[in-house]
Amino acid sequence: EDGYDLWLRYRPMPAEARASYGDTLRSLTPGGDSPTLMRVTAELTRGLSGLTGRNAPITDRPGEGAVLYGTPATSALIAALDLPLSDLGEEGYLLRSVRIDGRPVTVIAGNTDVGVLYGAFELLRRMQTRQPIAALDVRSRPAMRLRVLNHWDNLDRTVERGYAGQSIWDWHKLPDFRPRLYEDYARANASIGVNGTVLNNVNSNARSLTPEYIAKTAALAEVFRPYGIRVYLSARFSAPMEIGGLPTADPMDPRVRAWWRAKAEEIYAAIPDFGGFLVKANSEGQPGPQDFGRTHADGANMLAEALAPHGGVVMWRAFVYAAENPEDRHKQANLEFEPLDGEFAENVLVQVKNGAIDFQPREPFHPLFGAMPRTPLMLELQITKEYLGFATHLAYLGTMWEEVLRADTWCPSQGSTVAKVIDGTAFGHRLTGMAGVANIGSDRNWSGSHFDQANWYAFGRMAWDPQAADAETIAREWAAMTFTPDPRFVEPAVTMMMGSRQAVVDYMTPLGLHHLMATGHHYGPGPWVDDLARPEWNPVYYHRANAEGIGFDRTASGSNAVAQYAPEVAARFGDPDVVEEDLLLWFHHVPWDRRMRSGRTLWEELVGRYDRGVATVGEMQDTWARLRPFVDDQRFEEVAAFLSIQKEEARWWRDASIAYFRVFADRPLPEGAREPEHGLDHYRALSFPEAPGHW
Ligand code: BDP
Repeated sequence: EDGYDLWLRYRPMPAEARASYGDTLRSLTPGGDSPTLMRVTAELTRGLSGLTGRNAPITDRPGEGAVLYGTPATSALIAALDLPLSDLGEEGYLLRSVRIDGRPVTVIAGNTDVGVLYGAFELLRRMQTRQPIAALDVRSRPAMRLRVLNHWDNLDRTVERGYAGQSIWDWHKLPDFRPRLYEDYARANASIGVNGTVLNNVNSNARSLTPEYIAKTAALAEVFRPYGIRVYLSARFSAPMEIGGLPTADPMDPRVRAWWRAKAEEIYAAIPDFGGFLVKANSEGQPGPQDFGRTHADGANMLAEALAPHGGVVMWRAFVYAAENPEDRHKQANLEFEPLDGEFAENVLVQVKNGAIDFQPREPFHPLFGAMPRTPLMLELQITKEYLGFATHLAYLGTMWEEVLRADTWCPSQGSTVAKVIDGTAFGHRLTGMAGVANIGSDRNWSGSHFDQANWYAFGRMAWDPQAADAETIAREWAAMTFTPDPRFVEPAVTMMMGSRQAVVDYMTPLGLHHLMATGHHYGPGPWVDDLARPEWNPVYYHRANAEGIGFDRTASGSNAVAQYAPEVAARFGDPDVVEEDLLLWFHHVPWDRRMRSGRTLWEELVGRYDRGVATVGEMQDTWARLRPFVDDQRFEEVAAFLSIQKEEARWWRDASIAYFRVFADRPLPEGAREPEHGLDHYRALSFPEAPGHW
């Protein structure tokens, strides 16, 4: 196996299971023939024949063991069952075991065909994970409206921060050539509830908005539509100048507003269900409203006005930082966006990364969550592992996302977790969403590594219902479906996954350190880097190591970024005796000899964490070696090879970091700790011209 089938492998079950599942689900009765229901039929046919080895014939009347699926609107049989569908919304589903004319039948129903599709995938998931299906009574609806992948794909098929080959969008051959891959992409996303995709990089190219490219995007939209997936585009703010021939892109200029309105009309004429625009403005050199003396709200509202008549939304990113803000980059998004709360149009969401800096292995939650009660905030996660070892390091991100979703913002009161802020329950918003920067590319296994598929999977599952997000359950499901449900495989594999992200934190940026990656590509250690043009590009800006200690003082005696959180949170983060040690150096500059909870000094603890990270990777290797009997050869070997790269690089991170920080700590290594393999100069001299990076 090469990983192409993802978690939708449908390999034969053991004989006993085959018989019992096969008896429960013997035939298929579709309640309609829409393009979506035809996909449901195809999926159930494929799943049942793969898993049970039996073909499930299609019948008009549901006989014993039939699966009846559809909506009350198109199926009289389903309407007659009078099922409780009213509160399932447009995308929810119901799975129920019923009797029709005395015969046992399994029903998959929803208010829309897409709901039915989600239900079909849920039924197959239950089979793949060997759960009972004979007495089903399941109802589920997504807690979030927008569950969207963000592709950072360029039109030349390079992928910014992509580690899985080239972009899967072959713009050159679109719109005429639509490889099967596109449909498989949509199917995989639908199986985890993803309902939107932004096709192009946030560092965008105005060409995406030209008629030629709109036709290409329309072709993709057509392929995705039966799977309930809408397309969105990253819009370049200066497009009216670049492709519209206007002298300005000022959002207050009537010509500019008219241009965007006409552009929206043109797009919707080709793509009636177009989702809307994602915008990165006035950040890292991207154009934006501030170039014309306007605010983010002015810019977002102009686009919102153009999209509103068609039902489109604007996802306006809060990832901004400017060179003029050398005091603390942590604070900039709140400084710029909090004052705009309440000024955004109704169809605008502000899209906020999970933390205030930038997708680090561990960050405290972003202080914007809770700080803009009148604005729908969309959570942006990075599925691609820019700062966690690219595709070669095994890091299951479910635990990281669970951590941020469960973080308590205390806004407006205790228990207002980030999950409740984004799913609308904290402040009563109906427009809600979660975005994940995709890790998908042209590699045969989609994500560059087999285990990175789990992060794609977890993103979808968590976006469906962030309050319920449970990293371990999701890991268990994924491992069972992607490899085998045999508990002798699943339990050790899940243990390995659950500890994997902490291992990366430990060997890269322990105890709240952050942004110590080498320049540009962000691959490998560069804590010594201090010569980049902007202060906040330099790792030394973040760790601030000196003879006294290490860490960034973000309390009142320092940048006071803690004050951007609710008082209760600020009190916790601001007190070095109370803050979790995993975030200690994020908020505090701490003396090298400070006693840690383990009884060790900070310096000893730091070295201990690096060692723990390396040791965990060793344990992961051992675990994987023991799992050989349960895994096909190709995937086994590929994972094993990556783990050995990871082991070597974990040691590199540890050794280079210790070699550097010991210069400041000026203390001996703790007893028993291994000397770094090389001197500091060796690590400083390494360069990685081939590392995939900033294109
Ligand atoms: C940073 C990436 C950069 C992205 C930027 C963003 O290094 O490539 O363009 O985020 O999110 O982490 O816009």
